[in-house]
Amino acid sequence: MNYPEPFINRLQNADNILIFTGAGISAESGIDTFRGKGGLWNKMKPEELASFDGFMKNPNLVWEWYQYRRQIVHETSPNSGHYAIAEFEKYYNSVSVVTQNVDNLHNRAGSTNVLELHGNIERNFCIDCNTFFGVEDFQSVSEAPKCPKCSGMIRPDVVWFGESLPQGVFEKAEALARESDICFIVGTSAVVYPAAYIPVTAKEFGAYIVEINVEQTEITRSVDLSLIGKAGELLPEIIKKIKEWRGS
Ligand code: BV8
Ligand code: ZN
Repeated sequence: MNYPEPFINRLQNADNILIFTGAGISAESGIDTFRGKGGLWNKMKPEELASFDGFMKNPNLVWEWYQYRRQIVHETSPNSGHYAIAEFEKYYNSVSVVTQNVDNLHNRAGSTNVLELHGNIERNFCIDCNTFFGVEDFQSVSEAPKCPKCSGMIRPDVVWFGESLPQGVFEKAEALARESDICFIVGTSAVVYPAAYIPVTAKEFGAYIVEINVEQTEITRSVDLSLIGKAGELLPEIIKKIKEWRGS
């Protein structure tokens, strides 16, 4: 793949890399995206399942949906795109992954600086006493469980629509975006806010913006470079180039 000169210059001289990811980075691991073809939201309304009201109206349905998604996450593994992102850390001083995903695959692929804007499906907490639990605590529980400590309701530790992002995580991601020399936007339709502001901030502060997606999106017209293709194929190719220039 022949990259444009400005991208090559940035790759060769950058210090701070920010990689902003969405469901598309996990598609090649077999995890459905939300809005793409066959996406999760096509079959049901996000408000019904990924909202506090939806959970309070039908806790068992929402709990079951998350158990189903946890099962898929449990049975899958990171793909070459996740591993390529983890490999960036070998060649740059500071690499930050800011993800909208809740599937924990960046951590499992070895990335060491992952900001989870929308939480993590492998954690639960009690809405009454705020005690946290892992997935192993409720492995085969099909109905929304009650807290063993206070009998309160237990929910997945993910950010639902209408809920604010985890305290401080968004602010930290914004600060990293301001410092970034290159901001990769990988596998996201960039329609969910405030997460989608992160690449906007990176651009405002002078980062070179590279979008990796199988199709054009709402933000394609505002990026510096749009690479159309699968993240699991394009990212390893970029790493191969970086290795040539910056490998030890
Ligand atoms: C909040 C977690 C207020 C749970 C999710 C402006 C400012 C602030 C808020 C808003 C605003 N405008 C609207 C809002 C409200 C709302 C919002 O953004 N709505 C949108 C839909 C219009 N935002 C909120 O409610 C947020 N909260 O603002 O609260 C507040 C403030 C203070 C105090 C109190 C309250 C919370 C939003 C978080 C919602 N949670 N999920 C769960 O996962 O179950 S959203 C969900 O969408 C996922 O997290 C997902 O990550 C996220 C974004 O989707 P994508 O990752 O982009 O996935 P998608 O399927 O859309 O796209 C996949 C892409 O990959 C496609 O482009 C496809 O082409 C591409 N692709 C596919 N295969 C590949 C590929 N690319 C590369 N390679 C491949 N192989
Ligand atoms: Zn409790």
